[in-house]
Amino acid sequence: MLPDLPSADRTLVMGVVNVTPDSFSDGGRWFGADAAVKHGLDLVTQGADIVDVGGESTRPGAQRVPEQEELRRIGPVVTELVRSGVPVSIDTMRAPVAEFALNAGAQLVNDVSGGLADPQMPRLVAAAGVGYVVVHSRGPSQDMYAHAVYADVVSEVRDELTRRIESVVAAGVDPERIVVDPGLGFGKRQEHNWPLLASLADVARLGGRIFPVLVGASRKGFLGGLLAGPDGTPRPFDGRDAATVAISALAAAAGAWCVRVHQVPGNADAVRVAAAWREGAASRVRP
Ligand code: PMM
Repeated sequence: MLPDLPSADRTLVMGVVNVTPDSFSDGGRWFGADAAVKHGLDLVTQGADIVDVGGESTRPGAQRVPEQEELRRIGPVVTELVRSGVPVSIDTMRAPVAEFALNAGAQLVNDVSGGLADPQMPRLVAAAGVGYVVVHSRGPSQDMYAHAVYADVVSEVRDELTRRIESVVAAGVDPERIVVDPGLGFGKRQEHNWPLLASLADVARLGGRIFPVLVGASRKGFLGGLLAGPDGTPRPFDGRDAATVAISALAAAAGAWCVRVHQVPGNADAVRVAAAWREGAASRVRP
């Protein structure tokens, strides 16, 4: 599975480096290239298996940044992390940005539009022969909640992801290199995310194949809502890490391939606990 990427008999941990001034969860903290590189290296020291570098915020309402600016942000960070031996994933919806990162040695393309934003992306990924994270979304961040209407969120997300997969495979992407992601928070209201999390095995099983699943719940708004104070004020993003760890443990126990997180240490522990738990279950002698 995904031959160029680290493999482990547990769920992998993807640490996030947002080289942006405005990401909802950590915007501005790693905006300078040096700070971003150091942060990526720290995440690896803390137990990240992969570092996901992004130069464009996808928070609800975010405007697109120009391509040149996105390249300026991610360029030195991807280059330097690869040079240091870090497995890098590029979080972008633009083929030219992905191309730069792949030429610099990135090993995975993480496209939160699932190939919808840039029709060149699937062809580029196909030609490069790298892994491709196909994320479910219903359109750009500017108006993502306009489309957040579902009668049966799990079936609709599965159907729409299946169509995205058919489309990228038709463009040449090797199905063996596809990772699927339910796109938590992308065109989904709080109540839509929980059934998806509770159905990861179904999300993995699309069109007769079983795909590795990536879960990106870290610090998202639905956790802020879940943990709201008595007056209904959402828990601020930096108070959502323990809930993120809980999701990582449950997602790993449910067989997720990877969790994408901002704070690595607790999540690195959680996936190990889940692996030991699964092993314990497998090794149990039944009377
Ligand atoms: N979420 C964000 C950005 N990139 N990539 C994948 N594959 N899945 C996600 O859920 C996802 C993503 C938004 O969160 P951030 O702005 O804190 O990075």
